[in-house]
Amino acid sequence: MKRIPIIDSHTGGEPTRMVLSGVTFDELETYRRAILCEPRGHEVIVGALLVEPKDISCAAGAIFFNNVGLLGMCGHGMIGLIVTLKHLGRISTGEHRIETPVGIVTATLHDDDRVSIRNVRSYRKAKAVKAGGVTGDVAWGGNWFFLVADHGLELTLKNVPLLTKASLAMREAVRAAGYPEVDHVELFDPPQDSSNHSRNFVLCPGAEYDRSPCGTGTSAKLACLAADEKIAPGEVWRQESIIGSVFEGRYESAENGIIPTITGKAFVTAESMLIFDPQDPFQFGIA
Ligand code: PYC
Repeated sequence: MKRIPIIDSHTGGEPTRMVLSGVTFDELETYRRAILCEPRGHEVIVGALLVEPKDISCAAGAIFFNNVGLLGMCGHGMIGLIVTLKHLGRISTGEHRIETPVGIVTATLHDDDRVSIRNVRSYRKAKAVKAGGVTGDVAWGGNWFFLVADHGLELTLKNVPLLTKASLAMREAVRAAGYPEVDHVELFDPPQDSSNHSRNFVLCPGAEYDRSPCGTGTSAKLACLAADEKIAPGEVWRQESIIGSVFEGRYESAENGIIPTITGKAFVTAESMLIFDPQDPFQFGIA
């Protein structure tokens, strides 16, 4: 029987399942949903596969994946991966360069177990795009986002089904308006906790919502704030998620955009062995 060892963590409530061995990148598509989704997991989990980096200055390469495919980068996932590597005794505090499909990210593990991710260059591609009855910005933060403030919806947990439906419609509309690359939608509201700057709801590619404030989404938000000169380099932006978890963001200026740094905390929740029994009709998951 095939066995795949995994470690689960969550970052601000959003789960990450790190695959330790047993699957190569070429095999990932065969095992992707089996690793993440029912009957072994659920649609919300983001996977992280460790691979050999092409750039030898990096400690590791990471491929993030979800219920519908691969992700460019994943902020909460990178924080979870670093905390998991520390849990395994493979890294200690300090800086670690990790290669992702969209560029190299420098992760700093702090003494208090917080992790800061110096992300890939982030930028706003288009300002004030009108689509599906709302106006928003299209921005890159390691994934593509449509960022909307004028949605007229209340960002509360009880509203998640409505927020999901509305965000899916906005995603269709912004794609039809000439931005087919957008796969995440990020809605904003004032924060519930006044020590934060903003609250968000983030729709992920597979129609699930991010429980964390979304590291790449917060990077895209910082790129828009910087482009509008609403926040200065180094200034802290506290982004609150739909469940109230918080990431701190700040940025450095860069040519054609910014370099964001996102700080958060993750916790290891399980060490397990996935078992693939050839007799099991659902060994590869439920289609
Ligand atoms: O934290 O960047 C992130 C992320 C992307 C999708 C889910 N989380």
